[in-house]
Amino acid sequence: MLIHPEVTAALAAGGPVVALESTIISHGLPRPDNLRIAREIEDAVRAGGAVPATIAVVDGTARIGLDDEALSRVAGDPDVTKVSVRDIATVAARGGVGATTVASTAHLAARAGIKVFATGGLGGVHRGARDTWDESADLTTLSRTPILIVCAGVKSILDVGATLERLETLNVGVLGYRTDRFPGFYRADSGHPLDWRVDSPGAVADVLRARAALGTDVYGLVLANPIATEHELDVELHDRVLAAGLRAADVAGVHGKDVTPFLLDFFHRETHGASLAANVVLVLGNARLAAEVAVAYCAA
Ligand code: PSU
Ligand code: MN
Repeated sequence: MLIHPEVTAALAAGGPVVALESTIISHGLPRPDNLRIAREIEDAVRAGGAVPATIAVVDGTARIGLDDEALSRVAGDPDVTKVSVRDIATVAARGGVGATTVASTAHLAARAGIKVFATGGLGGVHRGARDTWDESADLTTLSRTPILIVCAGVKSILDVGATLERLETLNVGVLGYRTDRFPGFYRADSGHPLDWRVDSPGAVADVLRARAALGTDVYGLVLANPIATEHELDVELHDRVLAAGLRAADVAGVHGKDVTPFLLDFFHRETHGASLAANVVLVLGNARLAAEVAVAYCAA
C-alpha cells in the first residue's frame, strides 16, 4: 500500500481522515463529469475539516489518497477494472489499474488505520437473490471490517428489506442521521424503519468511542444519511425507470459484477440527468457529514 503523504501526516497526528471509494467514479458516474465530481467529493471532505483519501489500485499499487494524475486515470480510462476484496491481490500482482468498491475500499482503509468512509450507496442483496445468490461482498466485508460508512442507504435496484436483514445478521449496525427511516438513495425514505437515530456528528462519535471500548468496533457501522427532500428524484419517474431497468438487465442477461454498473448507467440515461443530479447532491452531503463525524471523533 502507498499512503499519500498528506494522509500519512494526518493519521500520525491523530487527525480526521475520510476514505472515499473509486468504483463510484469509474463505474457509478458517467464520464467525463465523473472526474469533476470526484474532485468535488474530495473538496466536500476538506470543507468539513478532514483529509480525503480516495482509494484505488494504480499500476499494481493499492493507493490510499490519490494525486490528480491517478484520479484522472481512474476517472478517464474506460478499461479500469471494478475490484472487490477478492480481486485486489490479483490486480496488484499483475500491475493493473482497478477501482475499489465499498468492500475493497473499506478493507484497505481499515488497514491504513482510517475510521470513517463516505460513499453514495452501499451494495446489498439483489432482487431475485433467492435464485441468483447475488449479494454484494460489501455486506460480508462490513461484517468483519472496523469502519464507519456514511451512505444514503441502498438503491431500490436492490431488495432493501433483505439487505437490512443481512446487515442485522452480520452485526453491522445502522444509525439513521436525523431520521427514523432507512433512506432509499434517490428517495429519503425506503419505507423501512430503523431502530436507532442520531442527531449530531458528536452523537455518532460517542457511539464510535463506545464501540471501541466494548470491542464491537471489529464490525462495520452504517450511518444512513437521507437525501434532502427537495433534491429527491420524482417518485413516478423513479418507479418507472426502476421497473424498466430491471427488465432491461434481465433481457440483456447481465449478471455478476456487471449488474450494479448496468443499472446505475440505465438510471442516469433514462432520467436524462435527474438521477445524476440527485446522486451528486447526496454523495457530497455524505462526504461533508463523514468529515464532521471524523472531526468530532478526533476531538475527544
Ligand atoms: N451503489 C450505488 N452506487 C455505486 C455502487 C453501489 O448506488 O457506485 C458501487 C459501489 O462501489 C459498491 C458496488 O460497492 O457498486 C457494489 O457492487 P456489487 O453489487 O457488484 O457488489
Ligand atoms: Mn453481485
